[in-house]
Amino acid sequence: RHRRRLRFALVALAAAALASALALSTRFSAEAQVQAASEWDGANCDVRIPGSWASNSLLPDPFTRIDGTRVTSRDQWECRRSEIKELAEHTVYGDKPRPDSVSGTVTSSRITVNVSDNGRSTSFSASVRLPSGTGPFPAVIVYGGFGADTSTILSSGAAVIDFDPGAVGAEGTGRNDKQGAFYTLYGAGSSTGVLMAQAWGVSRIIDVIEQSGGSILNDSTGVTGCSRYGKGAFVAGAFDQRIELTMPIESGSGGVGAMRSIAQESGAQPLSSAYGEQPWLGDAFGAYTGNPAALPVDTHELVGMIAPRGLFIMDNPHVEWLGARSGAVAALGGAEVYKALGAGANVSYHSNVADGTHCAVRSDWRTPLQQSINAFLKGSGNPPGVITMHPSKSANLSQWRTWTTPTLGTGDPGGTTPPETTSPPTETTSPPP
Ligand code: MCU
Repeated sequence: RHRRRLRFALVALAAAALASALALSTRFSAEAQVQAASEWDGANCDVRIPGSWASNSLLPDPFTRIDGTRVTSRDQWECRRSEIKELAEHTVYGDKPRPDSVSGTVTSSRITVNVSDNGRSTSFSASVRLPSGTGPFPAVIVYGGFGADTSTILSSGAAVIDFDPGAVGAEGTGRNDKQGAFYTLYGAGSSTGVLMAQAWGVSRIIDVIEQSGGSILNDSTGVTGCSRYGKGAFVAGAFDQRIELTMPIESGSGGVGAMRSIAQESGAQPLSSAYGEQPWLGDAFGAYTGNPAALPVDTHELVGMIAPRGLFIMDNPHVEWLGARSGAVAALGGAEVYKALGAGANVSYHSNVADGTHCAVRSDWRTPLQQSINAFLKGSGNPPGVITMHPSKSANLSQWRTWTTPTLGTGDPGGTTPPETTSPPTETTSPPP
């Protein structure tokens, strides 16, 4: 990562010199890459989860700490973000442990991962597809085999890492018989849900890429997936700050959709169903499926955990089960954290698509996908910076909050490189194409 920082500093210096020479300062300010130094920078924050908290039928204030005081600076946000992380693990997803050791290899066709913790070990692997041209390349970890536009990812110059999430956190099991590499280490009765287990697998792949010396893949990494794999990609991006670009597609209930909103959105997959269909969410979430107002967090705060890193949320408004309005609620609520950090353009939301086919590869998303890869994984050009809701599934944040948005100052809390995009996302509800 030092290498990476050095490279960034040199590139930034050269670009700054060029910019002032040619008076191109606005174009230089398009640099949007943001990357933290470690999986979780706020690990030293002293977070104490209280025994109880107030119920709230609206989205909880991301900026009010557990002790009731409000965050007023960028530095304070780092530990507030850790509070959100701990509360979300505790009530929604289950814990994400840090293993004792990780090793593995990266070749041009495969990544192998070996992990040991608590005296147990396990391994899994993922396949790699490289784009044309000369590496090292950034990479997008693609969950599952459908929905993500892998040909656009490759043609944008990023490698595709085809990740079988079931190898790390399997579907189709009971809660007391969870299977996959994660549960080999932490036990079939672990209370951590499958989405977090899979996210842990993504973090271990990134550990191996970091250790690999960067001759094939560099350490710019994104993650994406559709539907159940969109749920997974969202959780992976929220709980690993090394992921520079998170792109959940049609993730629905248990994914991006704000839980309080899902409970009220007609036709959306009920929380009890998202909890019961697969052990996606942690066992603790069982206490909240009928009463999301009792949750101390909601998914807009997971969006906020990703800030100011790149985030492009894609939703399908034509299938009610997918709860696109609740996705928009979470995006709008979480975008307030991006704005507070002066990185409003680093989050995009798009549901204004014509084709209702679930997990279709859509031309509507090709350009913003390319822009996101360029801006966040390759450090060039502007991210899309748009919030475009389908008129049939638009959301209004003022119905969901009473809190206001502070100005916390720019920069990656606990990270190394400041975001330099300052414009807020353009919010539009345009007619269907
Ligand atoms: C949106 O993701 C899920 C949904 O939560 C499930 O209820 C349904 O069975 O499958 C969707 C999916 O993953 O489709 C590919």
